[in-house]
Amino acid sequence: MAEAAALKKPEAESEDLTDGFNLIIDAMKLNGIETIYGVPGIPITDFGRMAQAAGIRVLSFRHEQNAGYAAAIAGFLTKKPGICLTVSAPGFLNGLTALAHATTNCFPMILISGSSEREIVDLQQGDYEEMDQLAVAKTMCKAAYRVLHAADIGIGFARAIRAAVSGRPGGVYLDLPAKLFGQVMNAEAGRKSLVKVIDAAPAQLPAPASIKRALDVLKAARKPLIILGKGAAYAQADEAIKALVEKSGVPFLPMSMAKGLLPDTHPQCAGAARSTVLKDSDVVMLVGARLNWLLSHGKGKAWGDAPKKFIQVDIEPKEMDSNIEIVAPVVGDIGSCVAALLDGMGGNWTKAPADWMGAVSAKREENVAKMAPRLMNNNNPMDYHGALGVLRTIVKERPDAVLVNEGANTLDLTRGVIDMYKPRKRLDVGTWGVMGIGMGQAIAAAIETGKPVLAIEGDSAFGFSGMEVETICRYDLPVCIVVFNNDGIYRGTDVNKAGSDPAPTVFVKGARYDKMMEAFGGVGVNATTPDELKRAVNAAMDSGKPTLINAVIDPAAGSESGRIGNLNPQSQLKKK
Ligand code: ADP
Ligand code: TPW
Ligand code: MG
Repeated sequence: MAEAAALKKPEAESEDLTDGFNLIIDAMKLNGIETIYGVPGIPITDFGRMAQAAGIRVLSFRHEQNAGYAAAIAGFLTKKPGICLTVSAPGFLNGLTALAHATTNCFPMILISGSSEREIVDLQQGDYEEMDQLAVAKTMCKAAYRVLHAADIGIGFARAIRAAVSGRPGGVYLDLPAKLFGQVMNAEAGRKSLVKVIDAAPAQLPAPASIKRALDVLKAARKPLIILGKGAAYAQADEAIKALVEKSGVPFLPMSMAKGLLPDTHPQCAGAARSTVLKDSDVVMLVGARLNWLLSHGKGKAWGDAPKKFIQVDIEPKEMDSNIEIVAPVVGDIGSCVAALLDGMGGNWTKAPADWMGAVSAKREENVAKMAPRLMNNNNPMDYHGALGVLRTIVKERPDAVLVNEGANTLDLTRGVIDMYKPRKRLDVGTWGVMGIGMGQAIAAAIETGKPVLAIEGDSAFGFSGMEVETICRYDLPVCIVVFNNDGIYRGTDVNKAGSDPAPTVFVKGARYDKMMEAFGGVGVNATTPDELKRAVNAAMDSGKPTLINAVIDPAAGSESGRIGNLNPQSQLKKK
C-alpha cells in the first residue's frame, strides 16, 4: 500500500504535492527534533539547506565523526535522540564510530545517512559511494532501518526514535537512499503518513517484590555503598536520587559522568575515598552503572576480600549477573525505581551506621588534605596538578559551565581533581575511553545547554577532533579549550633508540596549538604558569569568545596510560 502511494503519479497539475525532502523535515519537526549535526554532500546537500530554511538548526562539521559525537552527547544531555546526518559510504563510515560509541554508552542517537541506488548497490555495479550501509550498520547499533518509499518516512522516523530512547537507550541507523528525497506524493496523504511518537520512552515500573528484596538487603548492611553511573545522570531523576542518598545515609561514589549528580562536596560523597569504599563495603547498590572494566567487573583486588552483596538498578534486565551475581536486581527506569525505593523506605528508615559514614569521611578528608598542597604548586614548567589547581577553582566559581575532558593523564587527573556541582556537567570519553569526543561534545554542549564550555584536552586527544575549532569559531560558540601540551601521548620524553624517527608517543616539541584557534579568528593564548592559565580561562569564560589556551605542561610529568597503565600487556621475554 505504501508502495502504491509512493509511486502514484500526480493526477493533475493542481494536485497538492509533497516529497521526501519535505516529509523528512516534517517528521523531524513533528517529533521535536530541532538540531542536526552533520557534514553535507551528495545526496543530502539540498536536504540540509531545506531543513535550515524550515527552522531546524543544521550544524555543519569538518568531519562526520565529530558530528556523530556531538549527536551522541546531545542525546545524553536531552534524553531525545541526537541526530547525525552523513553522506553515503565514506561519510557514513566516518559517522559509524560515533554510532557504536552511542550504543556502547547507552546514549540515544540516530545516524541518518544518505545512500546510493539500491538496484546498483545490490548488484555491486559500482555506484557513486556504493556500500550496503544497512548491513554494515546493523552490528554497531541497537536497530537499523531503511526507508524506500516517501509514504513510509513517518513510520521510519517513529521506529528510529522509539528504538533510540526506549528501554536501554542507544544508537539507531536510518538509511535514506538518494531516490527517496525527490519522491513525490500527494501532500494530504503525506501529512497523514507522519507519526507523532507518543510516550517514546515509557516508564518501566519495577516489580514491588524486587523493591522489597533490595530494601531488605540494604537494611541489613553495615557498610553500604551506592554507586551512581551515567545512566543515573541520564535519567534526570536528580531530586529523587538525592533524596534516596540522603534518606539512606549511605556514602555514594559517582562514576565519571555521574559526578555532580550530587555535588562532589556533598558530605556523603565518597569520590575521594574510592578504594576504601570499594574494598570495605558489604552491600553495593548500583544505580545506572555497569560492572564493566571501569569497576573491575565487581571482583578482584580492587574490591578486597570482604564478602559483598550487589543490588542493581537498571532498565536492562540482561545487565543483571553480567559479571557477578546480583542478589537484588531492580529492573525498571531509574526515576520509577528510585521513587519506589523511597516509597518502600517509608517515614522511619534507619540510616546506614554512622561509624561507617564516619570512616569514609575520615579517609576522604585525609586524601583531600594530601592532594591540597600539590594543587597549589607553582612549578615551572607547570605540572598537571598546578594547572588543575586553578581550573578546579574556576569550575567551582562557575558551576553551570559544562566540562568536557579527554586524554590519559589529562583525563584521570582532571576527573580526580575537579569537583562537579551540578548534574550532567561533566562529559568525557565514556565506556570505551575513546579519544576524539572533545570538540564534538564541546559544540553540542554549547548548543544544547546554552552554557559556557570548558574543554580540558590532552594534546593527543585534542588532535583527534582539532579541526573543529573552525566550527566553534564559525558558530561563535562559548567554548574555551585548554590543551594540556606535554609534547605527546602520556609523556613527551620518549626516545627512539634505534633510529632518527621520533618515538611513537611523542609530537613536535613546543607546538603552539593556540595558533590553530587564531587561524579562524578565535582567541589563542600560550600559558606557561598556573597564573597565566587562570587569567586566560577566566577571560574566555567571561567573554564567551572561542578560545584555545596552549597550557605548557612538563613533558616528564605524566605516567604511561594515566591511571590504567596496568591494562597494558607486558612482554614476558626478558628485555635485551
Ligand atoms: P558508568 O560508565 O557511568 O558506570 P554505564 O554506562 O556503565 O555507566 O551504565 C549505564 C547504565 O544505565 C546502563 O546499564 C543502562 O542500561 C542504564 N540506564 C540508562 N538509562 C537508564 C534509565 N533511564 N533507567 C534505568 N537505567 C538506565
Ligand atoms: C580512538 C589510545 C588513550 S589516551 C591517548 C591515546 C592515543 C592519548 C593520551 O595523550 P594525551 O594525554 O591526550 O596527550 P596525556 O595528558 O596523558 O599526555 N585511539 C582512540 N582512543 C584511544 N583511547 C586511543 C587511541 C589512547
Ligand atoms: Mg599529552
